[in-house]
Amino acid sequence: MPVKPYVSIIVPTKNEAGNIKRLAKGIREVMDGQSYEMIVVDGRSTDGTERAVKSLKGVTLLHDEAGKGSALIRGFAASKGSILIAMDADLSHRPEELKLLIAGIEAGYDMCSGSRYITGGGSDDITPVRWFGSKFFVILVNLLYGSHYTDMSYGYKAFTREAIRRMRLREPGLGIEADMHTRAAKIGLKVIEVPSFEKRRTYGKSNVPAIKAGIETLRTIFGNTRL
Ligand SMILES: Nc1nc2c(ncn2[C@@H]2O[C@H](COP(=O)(O)OP(=O)(O)O)[C@@H](O)[C@H]2O)c(=O)[nH]1
Ligand SMILES: [Mg+2]
Repeated sequence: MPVKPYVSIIVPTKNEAGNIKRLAKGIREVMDGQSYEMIVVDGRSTDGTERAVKSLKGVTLLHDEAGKGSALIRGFAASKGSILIAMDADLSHRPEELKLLIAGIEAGYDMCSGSRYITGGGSDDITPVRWFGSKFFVILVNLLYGSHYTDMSYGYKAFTREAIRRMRLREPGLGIEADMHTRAAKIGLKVIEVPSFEKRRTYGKSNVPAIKAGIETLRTIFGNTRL
């Protein structure tokens, strides 16, 4: 009988053929000896990402047509672990930090979120527009939801299985991080932030146009006030 994994790492991909094998190797090295699964949810990549994933032993490949949010929601639904982690595929998120995210959940928090804006965190990948947007959105969310986040436009985070169930995430696109943070605040989840350093993407280019991400994030932030 297959053993139930303790940690499920969900990775949404869109054209990440050049990154995904290195990511899987990095995760394997850090998680060696621990019980985990890696689930890749691909959004119609055209660069051979699926082929690359299929060549990886023990990695589950799922498909999603809609967007990053919907890919993550699908991955969470298919996962079997007790701790569920969202992680980007482009090698921006350091596998070493998985330990910090897992530690936050093991210490009793419902959600443990990477932050680029606390001591120890940072970014090589941020542009002035993204920096300004992320600061603006986090202030807005804290004002509207009474939270104390320092970063909420960042996709490296861990949750308990129960937290994901209770959050009932709905955002199919780029508003998914805002959906996570605003719903967590609404239902009173215990959230901790841990520092995270965002590296520059290794291969390929960003799938996230800043304006589109901004509009979808704003829509989610205001839409969820009515929950
Ligand atoms: N399945 C799926 N994954 C996506 C989509 N858009 C982005 N991603 C993935 O989401 C993660 C973050 O996207 P990325 O392009 O690096 O955005 P950036 O870091 O904000 O520039 C990466 O792993 C992407 O491959 C999508 O529409 N569908
Ligand atoms: Mg990226």
